[in-house]
Amino acid sequence: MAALAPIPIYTNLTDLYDSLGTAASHAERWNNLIEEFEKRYGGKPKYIARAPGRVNLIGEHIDYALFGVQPMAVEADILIACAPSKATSEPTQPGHVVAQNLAKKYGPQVFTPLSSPSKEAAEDPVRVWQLDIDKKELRWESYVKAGYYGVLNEYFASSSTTPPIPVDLLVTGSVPAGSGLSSSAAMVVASTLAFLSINGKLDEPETLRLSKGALVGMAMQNEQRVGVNSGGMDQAASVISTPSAALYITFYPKLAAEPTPLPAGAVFVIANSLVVSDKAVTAKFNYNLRVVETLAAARVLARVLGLNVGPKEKITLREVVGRLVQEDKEKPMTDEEMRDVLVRMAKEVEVLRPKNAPEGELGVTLEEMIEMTGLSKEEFNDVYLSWVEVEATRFQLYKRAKHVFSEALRVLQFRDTCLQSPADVFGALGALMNESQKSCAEDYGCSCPELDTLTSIARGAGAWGSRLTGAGWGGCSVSLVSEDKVESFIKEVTAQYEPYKTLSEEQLKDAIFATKPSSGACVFKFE
Ligand code: NG1
Ligand code: MG
Repeated sequence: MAALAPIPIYTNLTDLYDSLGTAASHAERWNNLIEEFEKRYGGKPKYIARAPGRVNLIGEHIDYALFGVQPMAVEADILIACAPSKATSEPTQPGHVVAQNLAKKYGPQVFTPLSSPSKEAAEDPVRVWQLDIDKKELRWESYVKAGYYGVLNEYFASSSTTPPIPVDLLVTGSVPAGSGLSSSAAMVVASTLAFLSINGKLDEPETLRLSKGALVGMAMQNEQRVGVNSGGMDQAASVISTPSAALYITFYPKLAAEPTPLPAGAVFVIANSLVVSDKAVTAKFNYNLRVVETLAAARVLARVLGLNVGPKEKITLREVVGRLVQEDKEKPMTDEEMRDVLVRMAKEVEVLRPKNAPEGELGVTLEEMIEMTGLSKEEFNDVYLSWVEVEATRFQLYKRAKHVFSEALRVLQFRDTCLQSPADVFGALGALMNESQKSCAEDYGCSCPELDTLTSIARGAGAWGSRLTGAGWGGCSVSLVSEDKVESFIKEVTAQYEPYKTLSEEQLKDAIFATKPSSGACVFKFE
């Protein structure tokens, strides 16, 4: 099982480039990072951790409801070079970190542990190493801190263990930030890997080494520290992906992943809407609100369907479906059985549609929502609102659940189409992507006018299908294009999408590009 494989460690750069494909293009970037590291820190790096971004082909906003998703890692990635600290000017304390970024706009950062922490501070890595994260502001070092925190918490929380090594880091990234390609997950995975390596936590022989699944678990928790209550899609895609296939990831009853072969001649073109979606600022109106809406929808649905749910249980929509068919956790539903239940759920979900609501209003107020769950106000706040900040006057339980069930079904249909590869495979995949976009826009409310325009331009320019990818509300679209049409497609979209008209050639290359499935995260060790 892919999720159980050990984290790959390379000691030969040629082997590593081979594993990434297209060797030449990588070598320049890696060499530049190594040279810069030597210039800045006066010695060679000891490790380089690599973690790629990802594009989600289909299955949007359903990972936190624990339904399967279908992303693939992209070639763009984050690299973090590191070595035990050589700082000469001041005596370095255990676990002292200097973090620099090759991009000039991200200034250097230092994390120093308190020299004499109080007794209770000594128990908490955040306080000892001063790793507080400002959730209200998007800062690059937050992701480095998040990765570091996870490693400290896992291995160094007790004051009796040998303290962590002081470290110098240099980061470089080619995943555009805030664009739906998950630069955040790539940062967190790379940072977690860098701190694991430098502290000798990946030194075991392969058979005993930390598994990819364990790294995904750590990275998920670490990223949630930055303030978004995300599912595990991005971290799993960044860690477990294999080259030349997409990755079908399921989360229930536990993390599992299988490659999905893509049809020959299929190219996925990413196009950035150039609308930046900054979750640090907006999550309470969009992402985190959707998490709460889908969880509340799950509880109400379970109640209406007569299922047993404990008052403190945060049941997800995936679990509601399992409970409905009395699924055995040891023997979870097959994809085929899941398809049948999801077809049924498309009808069951109608019970969430508000009855006597005013024309066109499918949302409910907070009070109405609480009443529908059958919980008291206190119970509801405790289970659903105490851990997250959300702001809304209406909660859209019906539309959100409708999207989740239909999208989960499309993921299974997409994978099945790839596996069967029928004569009209491109048309079938494209149609599913288009339906996904419609559902995201109309039911989930996670598109935006620019993404609607861009995906419709893409269809007109010859894409089989086009949709937003990632959280939405801005960021990128992904379009399925036949290999021989890629060039004309990019030309046409470039000519038609208004915001591209003012971009330089260089900027355009970053805004719209074809991508291939890439391999997941790894570590290079200098010997
Ligand atoms: P982005 O914003 O594209 O990184 C987010 C979540 C995913 C998933 C998608 C929507 C994070 C780290 N990731 O992705 O888990 O829910 O939105 O499908 O927030
Ligand atoms: Mg992200």
